[in-house]
Amino acid sequence: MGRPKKAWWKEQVVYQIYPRSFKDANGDGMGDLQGIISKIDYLVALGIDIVWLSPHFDSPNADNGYDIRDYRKVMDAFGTMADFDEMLAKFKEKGIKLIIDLVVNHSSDEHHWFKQSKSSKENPYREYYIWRPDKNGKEPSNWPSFFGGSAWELDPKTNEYYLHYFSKKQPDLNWENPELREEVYSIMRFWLDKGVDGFRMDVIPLISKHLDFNDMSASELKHPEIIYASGPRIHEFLREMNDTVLSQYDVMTVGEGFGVSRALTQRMTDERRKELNLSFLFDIVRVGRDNWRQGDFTLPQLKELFTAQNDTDNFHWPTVFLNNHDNPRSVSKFGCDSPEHRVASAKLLALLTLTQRGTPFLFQGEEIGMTNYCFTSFDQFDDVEIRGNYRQVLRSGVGALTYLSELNKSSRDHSRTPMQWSNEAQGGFTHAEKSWLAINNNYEQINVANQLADTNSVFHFYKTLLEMRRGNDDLIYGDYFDIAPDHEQVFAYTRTGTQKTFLIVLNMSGTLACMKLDDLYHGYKLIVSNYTNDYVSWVRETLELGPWEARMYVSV
Ligand code: TEU
Repeated sequence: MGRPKKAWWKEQVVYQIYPRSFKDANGDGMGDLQGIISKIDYLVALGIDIVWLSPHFDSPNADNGYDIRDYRKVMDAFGTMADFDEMLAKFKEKGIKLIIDLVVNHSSDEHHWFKQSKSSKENPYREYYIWRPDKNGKEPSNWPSFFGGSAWELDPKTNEYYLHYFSKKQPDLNWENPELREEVYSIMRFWLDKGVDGFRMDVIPLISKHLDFNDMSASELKHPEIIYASGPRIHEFLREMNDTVLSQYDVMTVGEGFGVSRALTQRMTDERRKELNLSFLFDIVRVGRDNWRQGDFTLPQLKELFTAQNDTDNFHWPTVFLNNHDNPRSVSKFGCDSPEHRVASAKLLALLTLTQRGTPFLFQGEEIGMTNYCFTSFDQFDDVEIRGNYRQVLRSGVGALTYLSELNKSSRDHSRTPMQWSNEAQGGFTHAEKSWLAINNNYEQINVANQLADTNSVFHFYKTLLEMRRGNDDLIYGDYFDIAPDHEQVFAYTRTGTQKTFLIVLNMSGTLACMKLDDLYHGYKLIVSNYTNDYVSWVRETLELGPWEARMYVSV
């Protein structure tokens, strides 16, 4: 089958910044672009290559910027276009690429297109959105919104419903309309011409709709995202976007879409089809999840998902990520955030993320092992998803305490608490007395300043691995093979390149683990470990691993 074709976006490591929670420079309790600028040297010290910036555009913030009012303007709370230009120039100076969020499945209802669109049925912008008359005095279909209630909202002025998969302040754009598509392409060119290096494309598979809007069956209603992410024209739209805009620039694209199957992910990113470079598949990050419930999962189940995403030809390249701004903290979900195991398990997850086959995406705070927040009441949440679904969930008979305890495992707000920079008030995130979302009260123990000063910290472990990964073609492009898929505690796999084989062994449990290793690996040399004591440098026949112990060996 040969080797995958080389590309910079396969080799480099992405770091996601959620701007409102990264660093506040102007003291209003919310992060901003000058805050990011002040931390560029920190990102250089860590050793990442690409920053993905969550939306920085003008927005009324019904969904923290994922509802855009003006695609060519910077959100006031984050700064100005001059700040953006300065940030981009400084990233470039330091050799860091910048990709931005393209949110074009929907806009804000405060966008001038929507204001025009709803003003009359004859308005030239009417067809920028999806309008339908009522069905027997009710919504055009029983389609639900991800954020609670119907996906249809009646607008009294023209007495028609508009479609919104997310909140009613996020009306879906009508991609059937070529004029709308041209508007999007022009927005893309605007930012690409400024010099950004690509886009993360928000819920991109949702842009093509099933225009019959047939009612969903009871079972379909449990997972509406599967219907929403399977529109008939998705490949055509992506291909057109690629031909018209992307192919003119040397940039990267990564699609995002909850509900997208592995097969669709692989089709959208098949290099021969010229649609997207990469697309997030949520199977791993959401393992065990059903809506807001986080159920149990076993290690063999998790390993199967990694194998499955590698079970592909060389024309498709996976992404590797264990958290983002829509999911809980990785160390709390996949590791163990107790004081005893947090550091070891956060390092183990670093080794996992940076040695898998695929482009790694880190999320701010992961590199210091930030943990989930402990929510004790509903008024502590900010997320539109919870506010929208709260009543519905309770009405369905779920007890408030049960819901709260599930949200303590699954809420999107866990990842959105401010970045913990130091042990100063508000974790050094802001000089304001209060930040927009409460800081995790473990900031005095877990913060950047502590970890920069401690060479055994999670931060330094990430830094070491990032250095080791850079330019290491065998590790980046090598074949992936799970050598013990059924082992209940140990995740053990190899990455085989043209010169060397790497063997990675991870005890993903809080107890001692043993594992028999094939003769083949005897003599492999230990090159990385998250344990500092009891350093065993050669593989023995039976490997013993301490709680959350992680090692990497290399063939000699
Ligand atoms: O997320 C889409 C998405 O799949 C999630 O919102 C999903 O519905 C939710 O996490 C299920 O728990 C993107 C953005 O990443 C998210 O922040 C936005 O809220 C959403 O799109 C709408 O733009």
